[in-house]
Amino acid sequence: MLKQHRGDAKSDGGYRAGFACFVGRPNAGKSTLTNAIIGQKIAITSSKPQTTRHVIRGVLHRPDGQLVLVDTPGLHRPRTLLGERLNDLVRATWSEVDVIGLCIPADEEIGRGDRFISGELAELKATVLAVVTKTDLVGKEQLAKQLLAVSELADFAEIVPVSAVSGDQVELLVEVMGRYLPPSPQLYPDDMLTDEPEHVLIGELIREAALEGVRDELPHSIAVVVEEIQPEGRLTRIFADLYVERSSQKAIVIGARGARLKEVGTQARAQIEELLGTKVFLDLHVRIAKDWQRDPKQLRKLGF
Ligand SMILES: Nc1nc2c(ncn2[C@@H]2O[C@H](COP(=O)(O)OP(=O)(O)OP(=O)(O)O)[C@@H](O)[C@H]2O)c(=O)[nH]1
Ligand SMILES: [Mg+2]
Repeated sequence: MLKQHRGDAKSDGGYRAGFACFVGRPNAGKSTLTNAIIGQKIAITSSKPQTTRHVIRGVLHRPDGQLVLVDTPGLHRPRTLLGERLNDLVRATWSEVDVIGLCIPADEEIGRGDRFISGELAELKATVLAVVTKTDLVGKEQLAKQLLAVSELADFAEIVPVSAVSGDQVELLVEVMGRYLPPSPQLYPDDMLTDEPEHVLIGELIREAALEGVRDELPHSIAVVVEEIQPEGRLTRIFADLYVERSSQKAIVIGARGARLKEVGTQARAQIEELLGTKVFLDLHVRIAKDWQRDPKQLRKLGF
């Protein structure tokens, strides 16, 4: 699936191109790093674990190569059918990439989750790097300790500390990943930053806005489906449904007299306007899809 886009341009003179993916437990900073490398927001991020729910490809264009970066959901112990599907997606991606960057936050101790993931990665043919993320959150000493701990975790081809927020070492990470890509013709057209369909990007921006300010299990229960996009000159009308699992959640998302939903709409609209470069009219409805995370039929309807 991943490799069906291989084109046939630029096969001469040292050109390298290939696929790399970031993996790691939820909240490790994979999507933030993906956006920092691509230079545009193609993946939504949040402080809630399990934000990313599908595989997102971003393309970085360089004169001497092309790095296709695949952001994946955080690997975790699944508690729902959705969780199982997400983990399957992650593992399917592993077998199709040239380079894997295992992301481990600098400010958190290495845990069972990291050990489990790095054990699985050892079985693959891809080059595995360790990426120590969020270095802006720790001092030099703590970073040195973490780098040592990571080096003892597995036999990584390289260990690169980065901060996606400050931008520190991001350029170096790109260069290091590039070294492990195979000689190859260009894979994607020059101006393509992502192959995400527009309606998916828009739905994700709405979900990102909805995640802000909600707690506990609610973030996991939110899904967004964009039903219609109508471009009308310099205005785009967008009709979208925000799904939750229970009526109590619906009340929270809507808020007192609709205040929260209005806020979500305002925030999402600003982001979508930036994406599309037009004014946006956003029509947002909250609906209930009972226990959708565990229901195969509902999952299919919501695109999983
Ligand atoms: N200070 C700091 N925070 C970061 C950095 N990178 C990510 N974060 C924060 O960490 C949180 C999680 O970031 P994400 O990029 O959504 O993490 P993820 O690994 O994609 O998470 P899932 O999609 O849930 O697996 C967010 O609140 C980010 O703002 C960084 O370099 N420095
Ligand atoms: Mg993510």
